[in-house]
Amino acid sequence: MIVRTLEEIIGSEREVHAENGNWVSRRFVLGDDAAGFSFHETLIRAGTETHIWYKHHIEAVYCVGGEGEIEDLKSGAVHPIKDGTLYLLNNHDEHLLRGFSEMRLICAFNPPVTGREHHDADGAYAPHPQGAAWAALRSAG
Ligand code: 9YT
Repeated sequence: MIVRTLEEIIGSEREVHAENGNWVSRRFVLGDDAAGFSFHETLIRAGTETHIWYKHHIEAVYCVGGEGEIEDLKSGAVHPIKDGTLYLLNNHDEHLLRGFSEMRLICAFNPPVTGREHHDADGAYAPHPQGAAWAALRSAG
């Protein structure tokens, strides 16, 4: 069993700040925990808009505080986000994430984020070394 607290993650290597200041990510579970997913708390700063496009990951995001919206850049659909809303990026969906007030999001990634990943110019994280194996498992159902 592994037990970690927000208190010990804040200010450690497991806390990653976006270069543009739009978010901070507290990474409770990472790839080397061998869980098959990573598990983060992300704060999205109020008044920000972030372009995200996880080409190599699936992400589930559950909002437990604050308000904002997500715009699906393929369909143009805009979905409000508030406490109790979950979205699943199960199709490598390119999107814009807007925080109206500071949002507190609980996020899980498969394949897991391995450490201190930052978004690249397209809003993606680099592929996980075993990412192809997980993708094959997903498509096998
Ligand atoms: C919702 C989202 O993807 N925000 C960007 C940060 C990411 N959740 C992370 O690395 O924790």
